Amino acid sequence: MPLAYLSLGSNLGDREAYIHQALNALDQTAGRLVKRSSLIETAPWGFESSHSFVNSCAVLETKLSPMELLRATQAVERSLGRTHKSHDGHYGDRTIDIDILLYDDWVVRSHDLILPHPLMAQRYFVLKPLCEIAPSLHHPLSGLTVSKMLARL
Ligand code: PH2
Ligand code: MG
Ligand code: MG
Repeated sequence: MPLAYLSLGSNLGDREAYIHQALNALDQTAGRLVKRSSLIETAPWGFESSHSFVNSCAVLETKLSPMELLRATQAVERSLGRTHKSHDGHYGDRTIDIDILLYDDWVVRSHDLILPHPLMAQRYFVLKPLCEIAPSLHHPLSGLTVSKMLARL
């Protein structure tokens, strides 16, 4: 069954609780939660905010296609009070954000979904927890492992 690697982040309210609730909801609706990283606290990246983040990564074994999985993650976001989507790199505070980083070695370029996630190699808040659960995983385009990407950051 396909494996999907997800990034989760929250910088509003009970951040740890939102991450845990999101992971439970994904396990119920989108697949089987195989692994989760620890939670790390990070400064907002790419925008100004006084609210710091809690970030985490997880691996989900799923029967859903990438687009179905995207819809499922968006439904979980809405159920946990996510109101606004980011547009063109304009980020905002949020109760929960769930991003698909990788879906096996698929390369997808649709209007709604780009895989691998185009910014993953630039983001410590993604690579640090991802390296904890999948250090030897290869990026399907660059060929670099997660631990190599983290070392290069
Ligand atoms: N998510 C963003 C933009 N910036 N910064 C941190 N620290 N953590 C995030 O999850 C995050 C961010 C876009 O979704
Ligand atoms: Mg995001
Ligand atoms: Mg998102």
